[in-house]
Amino acid sequence: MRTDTGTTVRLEDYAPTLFDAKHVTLMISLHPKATVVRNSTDYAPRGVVDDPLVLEGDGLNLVAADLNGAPLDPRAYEASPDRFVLKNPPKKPFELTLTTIVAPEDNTELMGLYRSSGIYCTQCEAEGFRRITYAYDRPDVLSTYDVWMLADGPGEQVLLSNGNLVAEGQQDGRAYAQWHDPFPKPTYLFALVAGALGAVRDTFVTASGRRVALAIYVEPGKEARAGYAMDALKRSMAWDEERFGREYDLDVFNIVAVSDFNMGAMENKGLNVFNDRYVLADPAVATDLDYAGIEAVIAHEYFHNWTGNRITCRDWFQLCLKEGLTVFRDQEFTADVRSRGVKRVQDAKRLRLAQFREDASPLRHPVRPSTYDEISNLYTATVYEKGAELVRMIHTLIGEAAFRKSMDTYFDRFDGTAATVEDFLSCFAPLDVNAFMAWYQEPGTPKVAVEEDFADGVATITLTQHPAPSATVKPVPIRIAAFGDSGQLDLSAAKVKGAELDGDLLVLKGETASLTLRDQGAAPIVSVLRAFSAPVILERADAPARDIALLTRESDPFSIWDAAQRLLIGALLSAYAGDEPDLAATGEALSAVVTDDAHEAALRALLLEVPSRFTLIEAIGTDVDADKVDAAHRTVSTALGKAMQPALTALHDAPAPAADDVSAGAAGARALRNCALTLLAAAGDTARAAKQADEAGNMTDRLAALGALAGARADETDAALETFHDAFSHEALVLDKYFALQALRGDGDPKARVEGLMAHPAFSLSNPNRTRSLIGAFSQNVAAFHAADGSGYRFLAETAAKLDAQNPQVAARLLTAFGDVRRFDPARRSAAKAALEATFAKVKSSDVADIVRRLLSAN
Ligand code: B3K
Ligand code: ZN
Repeated sequence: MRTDTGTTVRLEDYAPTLFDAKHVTLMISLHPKATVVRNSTDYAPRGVVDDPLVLEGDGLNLVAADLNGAPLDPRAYEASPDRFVLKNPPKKPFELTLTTIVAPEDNTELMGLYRSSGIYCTQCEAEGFRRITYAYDRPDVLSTYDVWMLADGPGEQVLLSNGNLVAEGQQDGRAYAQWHDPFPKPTYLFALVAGALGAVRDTFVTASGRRVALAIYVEPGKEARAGYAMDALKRSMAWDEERFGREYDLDVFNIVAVSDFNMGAMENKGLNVFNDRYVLADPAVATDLDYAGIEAVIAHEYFHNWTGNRITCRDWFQLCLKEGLTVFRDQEFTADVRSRGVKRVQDAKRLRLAQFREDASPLRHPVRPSTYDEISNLYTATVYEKGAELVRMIHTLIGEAAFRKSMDTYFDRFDGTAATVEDFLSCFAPLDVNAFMAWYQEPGTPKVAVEEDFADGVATITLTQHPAPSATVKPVPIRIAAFGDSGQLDLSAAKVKGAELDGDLLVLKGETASLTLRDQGAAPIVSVLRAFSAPVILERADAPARDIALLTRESDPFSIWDAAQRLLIGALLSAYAGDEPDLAATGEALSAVVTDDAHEAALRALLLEVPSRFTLIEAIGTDVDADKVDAAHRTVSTALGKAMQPALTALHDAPAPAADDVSAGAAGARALRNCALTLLAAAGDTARAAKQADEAGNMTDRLAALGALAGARADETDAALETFHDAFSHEALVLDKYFALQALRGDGDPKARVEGLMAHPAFSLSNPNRTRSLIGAFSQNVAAFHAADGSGYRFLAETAAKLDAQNPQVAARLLTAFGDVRRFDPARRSAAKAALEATFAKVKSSDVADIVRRLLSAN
């Protein structure tokens, strides 16, 4: 039962704590129902303090309180489940020892100390530590830690916490361990793990010669599946030394994989805890996408050691300081170890799909907000992905050399502190910090209009920025290129007004800028926003001929992909309007590009993806009809498959890479074949997909074939899915894929199918991965979730209300799907409103209440 009341927190109210908490000693005696936590913290008043010491708790049960080793008079303090108050604290440093009892086994929220498949583990970010013991549970209070742990039985041989191992042994038949973390850290980075676990081990020698013992702990028997994660960890450690000059700082680095986890992973100092889907991999059960995800998340959490842990956040408003920056760093890692061009397309695609969508929804907020009601709901695409884009723009504006130097300054100046976005920006000397700060403070996606004029051999390109409602004009880096019949034009000869142009980079600082090119034989083909240089929406007249020309003339992967997207969005819009889409010219141009080996296979695969239903919904804008969206998507997939049949057949007939080759190159080749397969199935060749589903040598090919069958509503779908289910019913992470495939199917009655699967013996709302794979996937099934009769809305709202009692964070996350509803017709909007209001009446948590309140306030 949550005890927080959901009041609004404001950035302007920030004040440091009255006391410092220099050192924390925890003695933890583990037990499923009654774990005893003895917390001795050294507090010191910051200056002269006449006020009480007030600590946070959440559902705690105090059993003893001592001051400097002597029991406290009960009148000297007040203790409730959510607060401990020491009424007259000493005027000089003191040690306060508070003993609480918690029940990890009953902790279904998966925040604080809980059990996952018999393993004790913790999740403390953002406010989980207060569910273990009373503390200043906020990121600007940094303490060193000593942790003593005592196992609850002979099975728990692995006992882990942050920092370095000091001692371990046996006491009365129970294992114990002592850990010391010398790096001051906030409570949210505390972690503890205990249980019967298997491990893979390795060593990393840092640039300065320090030997670091690495271990990844998994369920016994699954060790072989952690090999790829270990490899990714070592590559991440080497990369951070190379690109950012950052070395690891403890003697050990441990990772633990657990199967019940609210999100992807957690960067606790020296002891990262992971959702096992981001650790365990084998080509038979994990797809290429899973491998790429593991590599990126391992890197992300590791990179937090400097951006997040060594330098942490002053308050939660500064969350992007660690998250946006660390996403930027993991994106750069993937760009360096896989493909820069492909990674840029993937990131742009993700930003548009998740963040632009959020920014256009009632859940929109600035990258650095100034208020929040529930911190758990601030872990959003805006903080993470747009936060990363802002760092990327700084990189673009000042260049790699100055960026690296500024990052060194940041690490030098703020190491060991809890910093702010302003602190960060102050290190980037050449940057106009005041102007740039608006990117952090304003919600919404700016638009940039592109106008072209050509007369008498003179071409003029005018760019005008239109800030989002109530936002201001901001610096926008726009990469630009122009092409003539004989190739790329030299823009250094262009006359530029209202901006500076450096190579292909034009920085729009005011509202508008223009570029004039003289002596042109014909209107040049202009490419704007190369490499997706800013998180903006381009407004530009449709010109299929220009986009077809860009497909062959551009060299920038993002621009090539974006041209293909525009062509296909045009086709989707005409199908949505009820016209037969004409894909002859697009099909011909795309066939040429996707069979051209000069481009990486992974990029060519992306070119073959029909823009998602959500992209079409955004393009339509308002009063969307969900059934027509679904039909348009299928019409265009079929027409494109038919128009490109020869090229697609050749691509799919090409030899497949070795089934167990998980390299980026092999993954790209497989993606290309499988995108071809998907379109061929949409065009009627479902036998090909059915055959692949039967014969596939790895999970990537198997899942792609099943997705192709389901997407094409092929007759073979049911049988193929059942075969898949039976073959992998003992593999939890594969069953998640099965549930998701079923929830995303458009044929028949998807809601009835999902309700049926909720009765499947392997379904459980208490496992977040399973919930997301069935209920979360259903919320992304456009036609089913946005069904005209409101049944999809009611189902999601009711399921979230049920889950709220168990796991409010996951429940709240499910409801964010309602953010799209404003795009739909009035009947659907009122059905959604009714469903949300009914939920609001039932929910207890501040997590769900906050999301529902925001969704309703803007409806
Ligand atoms: N910092 C964690 C996310 C914590 C979410 C808390 N609700 C993982 C990450 O971003 O690396
Ligand atoms: Zn992170």
